[in-house]
Amino acid sequence: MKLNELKHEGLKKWVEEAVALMTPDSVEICDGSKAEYDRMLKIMVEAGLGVALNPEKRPGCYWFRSDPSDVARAESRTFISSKNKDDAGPTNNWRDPVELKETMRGQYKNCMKGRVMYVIPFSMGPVGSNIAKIGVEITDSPYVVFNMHIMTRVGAKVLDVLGTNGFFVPCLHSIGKPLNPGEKDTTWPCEPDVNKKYISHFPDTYEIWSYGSGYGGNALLGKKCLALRIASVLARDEGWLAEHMLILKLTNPQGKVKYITGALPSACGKTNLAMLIPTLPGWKVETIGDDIAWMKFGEDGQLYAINPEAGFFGVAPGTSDHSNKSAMDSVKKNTIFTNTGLTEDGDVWWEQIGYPAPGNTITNWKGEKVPAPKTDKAVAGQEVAHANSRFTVPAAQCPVIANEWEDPKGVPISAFLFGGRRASTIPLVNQSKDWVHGVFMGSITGSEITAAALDLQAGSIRRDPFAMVPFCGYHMGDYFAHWLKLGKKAQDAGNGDKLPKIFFVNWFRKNAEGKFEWPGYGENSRVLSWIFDRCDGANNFIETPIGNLPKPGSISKPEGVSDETMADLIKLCVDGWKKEISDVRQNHYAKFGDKLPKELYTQLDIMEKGLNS
Ligand code: SAT
Ligand code: MN
Repeated sequence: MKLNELKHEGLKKWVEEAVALMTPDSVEICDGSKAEYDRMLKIMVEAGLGVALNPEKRPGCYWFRSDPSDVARAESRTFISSKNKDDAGPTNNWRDPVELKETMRGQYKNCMKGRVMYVIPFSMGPVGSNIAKIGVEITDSPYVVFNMHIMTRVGAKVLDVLGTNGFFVPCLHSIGKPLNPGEKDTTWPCEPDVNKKYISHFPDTYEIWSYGSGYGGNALLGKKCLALRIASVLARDEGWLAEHMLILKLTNPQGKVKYITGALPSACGKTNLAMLIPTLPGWKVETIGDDIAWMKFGEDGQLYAINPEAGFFGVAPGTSDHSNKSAMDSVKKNTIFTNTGLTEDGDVWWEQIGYPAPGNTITNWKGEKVPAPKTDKAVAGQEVAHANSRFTVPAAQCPVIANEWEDPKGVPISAFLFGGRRASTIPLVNQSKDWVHGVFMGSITGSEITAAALDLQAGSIRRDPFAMVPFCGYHMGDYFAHWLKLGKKAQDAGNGDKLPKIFFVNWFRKNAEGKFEWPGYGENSRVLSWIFDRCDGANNFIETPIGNLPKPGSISKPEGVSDETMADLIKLCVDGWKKEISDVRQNHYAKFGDKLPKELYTQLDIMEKGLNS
């Protein structure tokens, strides 16, 4: 399709302006076809920027290496550029939109010289679903095109739904590396100076401008930029929820089904939880989504969720048959691997994959041939795969994908889980007393930092309310208020009992020796079954000042876990919570100033009183 065949005047005008600014050699409107996908891969492989893997071991799979400056989201270079600084809030980097656009226009000027401009029309969510939204990404990266093919729904059908004047989110992207005549890429093209990378969001006009990075959420703009940062603003404005949540389908031994969403910070096991294989006999988990949930209330008063994505962009290291067999089976074919190791026999390998690297040598994510590790344990500083190396794979390839995962009306949600990585204080599971208390719990979520972001100190704790701190496109105090408002609206309409129940989970408690107390992975089904029964009103809990904790014995014990450990996992840590309260009050809530809803301070006071009595 040619540029002048575009029927949507606004889209055509926007692309024409981008062409004038970025001066690419040519323009292609993407059709989402298999032929296009193959052609994009061929361009990269022929340039020596990607490797086709051994077709016997990984048919249809490819291996890529990004630049060492370009391996994760760059949070310090991610901007929420609202007209008013106060609308961005204390958790976002703010820039004045007029100034930022001027700076970025300077960078975009002629930035696609020597390259093709690809225009990717995509739908976040099943095409035509009333919860879905359309975006159009302009990019100069074929890598972005084939990854977007996997992660979103691309092509002509999207333009049909868009019509002549439909709403779309314009997503401008350039890797920031123009080519001189005759010049070719020899390594991963990007702007290597981190301080020249920009991942900018303009919430007032629902626009995204990204420059200088070609990796993950910085470049595949449908994911974090559109489906979370801009969508959270749309959701605020239109009365729905755009959340950093997995969606799973849980079936009990009697065949009864509940749909559950869960918010955990990046690289805390959302993908593993979404694809969990229960150890508890008779229970079944199937996947709807592993990262993002968009939710709207139906006319029946239920909250319905869709997965806006069409693929998984999962963390490779740590993924094994033990931690996530379904993910391992998903990535056997038609998968893009980035920054993993490459074995002598043309396969991929990463730390904690469950077996030692085959052969004598292996190519690491930096492209160096190194001795093949004899075990799969990570050696600090010598990792073969980068800690944020990823697989991009179509969701449809997941062996436990639920039949209804593409249902345009979504699935009705019974429970929300919030969680993080916490060594102490936070129990294995805890149910909120009501909606407001649940929003309170979501608002104080904290987690140890992981490797998904470029510029944070891994290991220390950061408060990550609703796992949304890196992804909320507006002031988080207003975000908490939005959650409270939706709950109140449902209650006022007489639908309070249809609101999802809210739970807090923590798989990561450690004992005095620093060992994990809970085996996690498939054993988490024991917690899910407790949650399932709780949603049905089972008498399996005790009321405490922090919420409803499991009655002793109500969570079945995994093999090898002692009674004392079970008791420790679900105990009320009074001293720990008192510290938590003072930290929340002084260091966390204080940041939000007047915008922090008063109801949340009240929850803090009530909890403190309860713990003191
Ligand atoms: O790089 S992404 O932002 O898409 C992945 C993540 O951080 O969860
Ligand atoms: Mn994520």
